[in-house]
Amino acid sequence: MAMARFGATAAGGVNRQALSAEDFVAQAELVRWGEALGLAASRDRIGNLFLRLPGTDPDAAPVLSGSHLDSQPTGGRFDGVYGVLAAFEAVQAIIERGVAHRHPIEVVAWMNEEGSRFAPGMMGSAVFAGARTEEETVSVRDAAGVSVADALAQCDIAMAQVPLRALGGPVHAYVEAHIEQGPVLEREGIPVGVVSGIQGKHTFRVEVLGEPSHAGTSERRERKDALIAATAMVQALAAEFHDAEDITKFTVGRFEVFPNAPSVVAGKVVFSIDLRHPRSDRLRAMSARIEPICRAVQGPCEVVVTRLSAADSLEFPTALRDRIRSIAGRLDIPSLDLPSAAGHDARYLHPIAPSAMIFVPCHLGITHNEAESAEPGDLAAGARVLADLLVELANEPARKESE
Ligand code: HGY
Ligand code: MN
Ligand code: MN
Repeated sequence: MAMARFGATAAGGVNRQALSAEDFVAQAELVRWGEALGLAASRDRIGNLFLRLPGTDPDAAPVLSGSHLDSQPTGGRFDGVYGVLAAFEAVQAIIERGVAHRHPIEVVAWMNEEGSRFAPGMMGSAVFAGARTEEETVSVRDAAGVSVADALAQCDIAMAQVPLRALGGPVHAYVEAHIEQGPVLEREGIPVGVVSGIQGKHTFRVEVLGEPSHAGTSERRERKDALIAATAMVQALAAEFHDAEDITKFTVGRFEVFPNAPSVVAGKVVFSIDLRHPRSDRLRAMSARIEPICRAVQGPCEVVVTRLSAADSLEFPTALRDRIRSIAGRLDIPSLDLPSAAGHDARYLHPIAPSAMIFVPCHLGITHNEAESAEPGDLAAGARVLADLLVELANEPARKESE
């Protein structure tokens, strides 16, 4: 709730978009909370923020745990921030109980998980893990034309008191706690979800280029109406990706018309595509259909389809999932295995370190919505399981380089 003050909206949600002033004050608050615990804060060039609790072996690779502080424009008070604060609370409990551990433990807040101001999302974790380059990331611009590079320069000023660290680095293991963003755990009355994996997600930007003209004088047969073409594309894609089992998730969340004036035939439309499916082969096949389908209905307009991200489905290691389940059992906390339909930064840590996710219920699965809500008891249950898992992982022997 204290974090929800930063970017708070009148409807009770948050608008704390990546590298915004609200994001910086939230990060600064987390640094202050960390300093009160004696945690050393650091940040990397791509805007990720870390709070470090040393272990007995300073050379051991850290166990990382966290999520993101940035939100959607009409976001909720739990998406992302719960994972950062559950990790913070777990570390606080470890300090207060004086629990010894070999590996350092680092609380992390990844830069721009949501991908709303700057697309695609998960920029901080993807660059940290080497899945995307710094160059391709910092050149992305927001709707106002501000680049990630410009915004990171503002971050350098706002977060000047936090020392810079090298990009990337070894990770012993990564655990992310997050609200489920679905209805299952609440419906089943179960406080902790053992996440089996994350479904694949491909994102695109489609630019439809026509010609602005006068709404009263330009002949229909002469028009290059980008809006008519773009809406035909959206409808054709929706029809193509409509499946009776409702497994394919096709979303056009952003649709921008230029010049967006009532008496001007649209000269240009830019729209987003977010396409997801648990089966990577199906997802790739559907992804390949997007450009041909847009071309088939482009009419007199030009169309440019740009793929922004393409992530296959992933399964988290069963060994880690088993450990979450047995810790919950030991703590007498009911748990349930379930997949994640939403994307998370764990997607990019998974290829470079054993990674796992712990879900907690959110009311009716409402999320990416200011009405998002969760119960303190469930949030605490998730943090308790997380704390025990972090202690276990932080007491493992160092993984041999070969592994
Ligand atoms: O889009 C996602 O799945 C994430 O919540 N940003
Ligand atoms: Mn999230
Ligand atoms: Mn989200």
